[in-house]
Amino acid sequence: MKKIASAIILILMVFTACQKSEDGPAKKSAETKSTIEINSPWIRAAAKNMNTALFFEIANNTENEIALVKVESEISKVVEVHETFEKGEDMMGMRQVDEVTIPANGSRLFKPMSFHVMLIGLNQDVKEGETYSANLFFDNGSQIAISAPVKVFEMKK
Ligand SMILES: [Cu+2]
Repeated sequence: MKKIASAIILILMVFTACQKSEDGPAKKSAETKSTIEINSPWIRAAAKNMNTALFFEIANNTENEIALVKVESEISKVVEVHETFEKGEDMMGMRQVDEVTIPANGSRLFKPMSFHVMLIGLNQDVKEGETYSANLFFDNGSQIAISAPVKVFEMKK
């Protein structure tokens, strides 16, 4: 009988401990929110061997400016971080950049006709409904894996 009682106490103790540790991570996740978040990633649908782009919003919830320095993905032969710029005479061009900075406690939107991750030479058709992964690398050593759905992009008139 004494054994059962102590077993019950032990179970209760374990249960209480579990509840406590459940509280812990919940609080911690609120704290770790002060990091980097990648919101609404998407890839523009395109055919094999074509080029397309990956877009998202980077929210920098840290006290320091950070920079996206590299993106890796199996989706295409080459992956580059690009910016769009005015060539003059109403012409727009795009070019590779070494990094894209995101201000402390700020965000930056990667979108068509702006910053984007250029996917050059797709290894397969990239169709709506599919999802592809990529890894984002930041100058502070952070590495974030994302999963981006494919969407058909129509230029707004
Ligand atoms: Cu580009």
